[in-house]
Amino acid sequence: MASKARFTVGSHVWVEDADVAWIDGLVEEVSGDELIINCTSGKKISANASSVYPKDAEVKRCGVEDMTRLAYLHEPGVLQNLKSRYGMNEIYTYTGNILIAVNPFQRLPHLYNNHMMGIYKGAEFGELSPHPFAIADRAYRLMINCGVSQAILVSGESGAGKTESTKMLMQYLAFMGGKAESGGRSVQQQVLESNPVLEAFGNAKTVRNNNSSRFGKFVEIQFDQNGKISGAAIRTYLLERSRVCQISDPERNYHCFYMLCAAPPEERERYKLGDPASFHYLNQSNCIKLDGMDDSSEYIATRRAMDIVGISSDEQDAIFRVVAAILHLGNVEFSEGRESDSSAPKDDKSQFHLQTASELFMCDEKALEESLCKRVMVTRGESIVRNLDPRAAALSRDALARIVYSRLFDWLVNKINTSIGQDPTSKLLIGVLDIYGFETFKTNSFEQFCINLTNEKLQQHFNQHVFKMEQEEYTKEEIDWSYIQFVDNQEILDLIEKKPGGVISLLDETCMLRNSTHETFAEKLYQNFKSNPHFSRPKFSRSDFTIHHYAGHVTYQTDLFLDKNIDYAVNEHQVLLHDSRCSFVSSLFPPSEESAKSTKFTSIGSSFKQQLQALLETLSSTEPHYIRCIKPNNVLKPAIFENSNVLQQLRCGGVLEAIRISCLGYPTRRTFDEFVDRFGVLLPEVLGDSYDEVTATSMLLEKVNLSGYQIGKTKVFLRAGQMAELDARRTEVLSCSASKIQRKVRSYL
Ligand code: AOV
Ligand code: MG
Repeated sequence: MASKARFTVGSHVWVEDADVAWIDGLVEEVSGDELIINCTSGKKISANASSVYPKDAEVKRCGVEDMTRLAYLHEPGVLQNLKSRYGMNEIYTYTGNILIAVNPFQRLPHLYNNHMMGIYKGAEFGELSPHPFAIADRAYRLMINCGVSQAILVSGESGAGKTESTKMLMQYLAFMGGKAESGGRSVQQQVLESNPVLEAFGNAKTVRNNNSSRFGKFVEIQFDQNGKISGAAIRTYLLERSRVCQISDPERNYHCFYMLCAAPPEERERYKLGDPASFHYLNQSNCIKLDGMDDSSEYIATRRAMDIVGISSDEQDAIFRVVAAILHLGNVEFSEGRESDSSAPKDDKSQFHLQTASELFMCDEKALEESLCKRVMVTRGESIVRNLDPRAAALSRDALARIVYSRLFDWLVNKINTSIGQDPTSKLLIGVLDIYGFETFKTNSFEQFCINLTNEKLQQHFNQHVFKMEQEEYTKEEIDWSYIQFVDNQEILDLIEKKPGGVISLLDETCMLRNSTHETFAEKLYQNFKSNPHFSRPKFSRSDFTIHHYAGHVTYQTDLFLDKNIDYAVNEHQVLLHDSRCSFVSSLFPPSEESAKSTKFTSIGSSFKQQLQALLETLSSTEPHYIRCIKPNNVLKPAIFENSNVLQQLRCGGVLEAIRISCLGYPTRRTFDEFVDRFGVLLPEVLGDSYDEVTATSMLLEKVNLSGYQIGKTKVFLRAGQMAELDARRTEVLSCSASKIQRKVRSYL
């Protein structure tokens, strides 16, 4: 967005700054395109007009509730508005239909109680302060009045507040659509209580968020003809499996492990659990306790929530038995066995944990040991038993822990779904999407790749929607928009997911070939995308690749792409647990159709791609609403608003893109009233009663010699830069009359 504005001496402006992104000031001198600006920080700087933006001198200190009301819709204006509102604990702001939520990092209970829900119920959209309740209310009303399904898409980076916002939306929808049932478990209660259950098993403390969701989630709430909740379905995406066996300081494993270690004594005894710090899967990090979280009361709360969503107490026992088994499994260490290159439990302690794990899994101890220390190879119909060395046995142990945990999580999701129940007759639904935002770290692996693919896809959906909404506004005002075009991110999506030939296809091909490595995979990418403008190979790198995402360049490390893309239960593990005497454990490992066929694998990348496709199909049959969550600082503290950090997120969340799209058209809209009020000084004769407002507006615009603007039915639509031109004229007129007055005053003295 290059500035096209014209500046004069006295213009209020924003100028780029390395530290705070933008600072404001007054133009002191103009020579050609070079401006001398006196900044409010006290600095005096010179800048080229193209990097300077006009500032609205009349902006209110409290900001505006909807950014489309800003006189100047540009980066610094948007930032300033969010910042001044955040300073007053106004954490919500609209940009048209998008709700921007800036994480307050402090409880604001007055905002979310029943009383507030009552206030938002049925209020006209935009009449009350911006709020997630208002978004939920509008979605609910549109669904009821127009009979169209709705979706609310919540996005933002880790710790930005997606899950908290999602819970408020669900709370409001339950409030609106709840049936007044006496006693028992109501559907709406079950829907709400699914949150703590999924959080216990799918959330963990990370460096970015103490309660970080390690999976994506789409909750589909179904309504009957009367607008009452009649069913719900939860779909989850890509639980982070590696966390079960590997955590880095100061993060934690999934909450449920710590909760169980803090369970009442008789349960701890039953599962032979003690100090969480005695378990390898937990003590790789020094963080065991979490400030403000009491694991033992969380355990009780989780049990209660499990009761409500319909998980029987037998099932709960089995679930926690499996969780405990995983902890014990993690403590089994291996050393060299009797034969060379074989392995066996290292010592008595390891033997004890192995035995305990087998008791808890209710499987044979010897069989468990063998499944960890040996591998059966099938070649040409013959099976050969091969020993694993201690290192390979430890890897096998971790693979077992991961697959059990991920099956357990999927079981929970399924159970909640069957227990809440689907309403087959429902034609109305509101979906709420709480999914990871764009990620770019120092090292980016397969997970970031999948996450960023998600965001590319959602971004495309978002752009198309924003563009459509703009066009609808223009049509409503009966103005011409035929020449407005925008480029979307289809090319990047093709690069990633085109079949054949996209990155995922090439990855699957590599995984199926024997003897392939991440280097052969990378080489394949380099060959195929040599001339693709959205792909590059970083200098000096042998196996990294860079994708030019809409939100920025991300370099991926391919090392673990092949491993992470392959999803299968090792046959030995599959057989072992399928044979468990516990029907719950056995049910986690149903016999697979393709058993023992080692070349056949399920690609995580491809199935994730399909899941996303299905999600987008659902979304495209709904009317979308957007909430963009912003994390104002990385220290997770209230009242700190870091400009550059926020800007980066506005960019990734597509807010700046939405603004760019709207700048392609007519970014500034003013009612005729407002327009004449502000610019009447340019042609004082229009200020009287002789002209109606539309005529007055046209006369003003002609006087200033502007073209390309449009007169709508209720508003005037200005092109980018035209507001600045008008303001510049206004500044000239006002300063000219001011100096005239001064001269007059002086002549009197
Ligand atoms: P996330 O869902 O976006 O991150 P959360 O919703 O878990 O982020 O929010 C992170 C933390 O910020 C919460 O635990 C609260 O402490 C605080 N917070 C967020 N929103 C609010 C609010 N409206 N009022 C008060 N506190 C809030 V992640 O799941 O990590 O991507 O994977
Ligand atoms: Mg979350």
